[in-house]
Parts: sequence; structure tokens; C-alpha cells
Amino acid sequence: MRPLIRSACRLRARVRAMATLPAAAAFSPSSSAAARPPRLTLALFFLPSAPAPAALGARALRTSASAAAAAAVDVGGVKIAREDVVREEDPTNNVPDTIYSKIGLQLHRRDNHPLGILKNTIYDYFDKNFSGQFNKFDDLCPLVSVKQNFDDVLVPADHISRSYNDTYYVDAQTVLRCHTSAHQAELLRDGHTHFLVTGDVYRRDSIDSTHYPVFHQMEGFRVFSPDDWSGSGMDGTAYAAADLKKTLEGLARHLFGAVEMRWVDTYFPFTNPSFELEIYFQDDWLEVLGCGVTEQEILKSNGRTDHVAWAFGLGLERLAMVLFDIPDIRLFWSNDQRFTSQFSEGKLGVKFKPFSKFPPCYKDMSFWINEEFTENNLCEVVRGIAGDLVEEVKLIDNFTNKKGLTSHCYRIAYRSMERSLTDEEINDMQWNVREEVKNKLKVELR
Ligand code: FA5
Ligand code: MG
Repeated sequence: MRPLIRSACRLRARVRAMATLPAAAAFSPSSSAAARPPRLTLALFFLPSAPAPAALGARALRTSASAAAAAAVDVGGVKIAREDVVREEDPTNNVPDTIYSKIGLQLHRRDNHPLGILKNTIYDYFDKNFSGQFNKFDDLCPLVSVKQNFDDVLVPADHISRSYNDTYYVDAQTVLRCHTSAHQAELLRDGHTHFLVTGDVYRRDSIDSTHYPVFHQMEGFRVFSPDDWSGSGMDGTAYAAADLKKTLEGLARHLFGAVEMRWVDTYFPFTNPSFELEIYFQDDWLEVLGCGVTEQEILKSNGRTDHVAWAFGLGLERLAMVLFDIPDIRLFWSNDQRFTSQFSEGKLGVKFKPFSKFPPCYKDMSFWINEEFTENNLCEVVRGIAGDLVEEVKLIDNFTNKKGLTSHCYRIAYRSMERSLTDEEINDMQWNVREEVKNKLKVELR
């Protein structure tokens, strides 16, 4: 029998058996290995273009965009209007309407939503075990400065997560936060020593059943003073690391009951040592959180010299998909009664019953790529047209010819969670995708 807790010391280069759950490793060394500076040119793909095509997805999108434009959303007292976030003529901006339309929805604040139910259950764990010491924040504004998102947590200047290919920039100094760690420094400076921050985070990313460009994280942070560890026989770092692991193992048991889990050594710019917790689920190891002992420099810069701290950031969708048996990450955004009515406050782990399974429709497209081509840009174009009707975009063929031209063939899976799609609308969408890919990404269709 496998032990419940396993220690494994593997770096990112390890082979991931989880082909269907690629690690969106914004802060992993595999990302930084390919590090390159932000490329402003990429934002140019989102310069004004011909009006969005007449596919149903695009029509729905335009309607929601104009409705959104009419009313600014309020996040924690900050009013955010479309023009604050989407600036098509500004080359330092790469936020599309599909992303703007998600700001302010705050799924994690809905008590009857799987993400809200999960958040509240995690709150219960911390309340019970730390008698209310953790301060909770769940409506901090997702628009943050580059300094908050990256500099304050020591993300190197050339780290790939800073690139326009990976992060949504409102302008050169402002981003949609790509992790809840963006709030660590300000909360420390405000004097908090125990806190939980839950929020929507934004990343340009690939398209499949476990990746969506907006998802939710919960950050945990705990500061220790020398009195805490002096009698323990350990140094501050070892003490914090042991407390962190104990706390998170307890949380995993609180959520899952007896479950197999293991620690994996990893790298984050803001913690050392750093770990990931993986849970064994459906014959595979699933990464559910990153954590570690906070770099001293962060504590020193924010008024906590001579202290140590631990921090973690967990992915709420990843945990909720396991706990509620939710097969596709798009479902979290569904307003369909057949989805929403299955969940209610306080009921963690009620298994989702698919209301029906509509068939996917596959369309392939091949083109010669150019130097600027990235899969994230392709995915953004596809989502801009098909919205949530696109289930997956997958590279199925890749070769370079004698002249040095590289061809990619992508298979796009269209599937609605709620209804059957007609041939006509799928053909429309695919035609529009081909046109936009050709015009915006400047690739040569084959
Ligand atoms: C981070 O975002 C770090 N800020 C976490 C952290 C905080 C580390 C504090 C140390 C201290 P990472 O990019 O690995 O790390 O994301 C953390 C978790 O978010 C992942 O373990 C996963 O559960 C979830 N996650 C990441 N990308 C996605 C995605 N595209 N879709 C759904 N969940 C995701
Ligand atoms: Mg990770």
C-alpha cells in the first residue's frame, strides 16, 4: 500500500504522467529556462481589427461586451469600466473583452458555487485550528501594479511569467494579477501576520479541460517571530517548513479525508525551500498547490526583519474538480440551472451529475508559423471567436520542411456544455477562426 505522505525530490524536468493536466507553471524553473523579456510586439495582435465575425460565439461576446461597457463593475469598492481595462489602440495592452467580461464575477464569493463552498470549507479549517487568527480577504482588486505582481515577490526581470505572452497587461505598469501572491507585500506592510487571500487570477494560456485564462487561487501566509521557534531545537526556516507541511496536510485531510499525497521539491522566486503538494486522483498525481518558506528579503522589505514566514498558493478549480467531480473547467462559469442547482452552501463534495453529454466536433487547421507565433496567441484568437464553445486546442502535427518553414496543425474541439451545436455555427466559427488566425497572427494557412 502506498504511504499517505510521500517525499519526492524531483525538479520540474520530471516526466509528468499527467498529460491531461499540464502544469501551468508560471513560476517554475521550466518556465524561466525559456525566459525572455516582455515582448511588446505581441500586444499588437490585439490592435483594432475588422469587426468580430458573425458566428454565434462572437455575437454573444459582443453583446456581453457592450453590456459590460455600459456599467462599470465594482470590486472591493474599486469601480472598473471596460475602458479602464480594454484599450485596443494601446500596444501595451493585451486584454480582450472575453477577459474583461469575467472581472467582478467573483465566483469564489458565491456561497452556493463550488468555489465558494470550497473557500468556506478552507476557512472553517483555519478558524478551527488557529482560532480565528487568520485575516481573510476575498475582494482585493485584481488590477495590480507590475511591482506588486512581480517585483515585490522577487520575480526576476527576465522571468517568462512577465512576458506579454503569459500575462494580461492593462498598460506597461499594470497587470491583471496572475497569482494571489501579488498581495503578500502590501498585507505584510499593513501589519498582518496571518492571512488568507482568495481571488480571481488571470493568465494567457493553452485551452483544455483544466486550463482557463481566469481561475481562482487562495494564498495563505503566516509569520513567526523568534519566540515561536526558539524552544523547538530547530532554526526558523526548518520550523516554518515543518509547520507549513503539517498545516497543509491537515487541510488536505479536512477536504479529502484519507488521501494519498506527496511533497515535491520545486522552485519559486519568493520561497526557499519551495514545495508542491500533489494528490493521487484517478490514477494520477495532481498538483494542487505551491508553497514554501518566504524569502527573507520579502520580510525585511516589509517590516518583518528577524521573522520567518510560510506561504502557499492553491488552485481552487483544481481542488474543486476533484472534490465535486467536475470534468471541465468551463463549467465553473456556467449559469445553466442544471449546473448551478446541483450545489448548495456548506455541501462539500456533492458529486456533479452531468446533465447530458453533447458530442464534440473537431476541426483541423494547418499553417506555416512565423517567429512571433505562440500557442497562447492562437488560443486567444480562438477564444475571442468561439468563447466557451471551444473545449480544446491541440497541436497534432509539427514539421519543418527543407526550406526551414515550420508547419503546425492544430485540432480544435468545439463542444457546448449546454446544448448541441449546429453544423452551420461550427463551420461559421471555424471559418472566422481561420480568417483571424491568418490576419492577426500573420501565418500562412495551408
Ligand atoms: C503560483 O501561482 C504561486 N504564486 C504559488 C505560491 C504561493 C508558491 C506562495 C509559494 C508561495 P503556480 O503557478 O504553480 O504557483 O500556481 C499555483 C496553483 O494554482 C497550482 O498548483 C494549481 O493548483 C493552480 N493553477 C495554476 N495554473 C492553473 C491553471 N491554468 N488553471 C487552473 N489552476 C491552475
Ligand atoms: Mg505550479
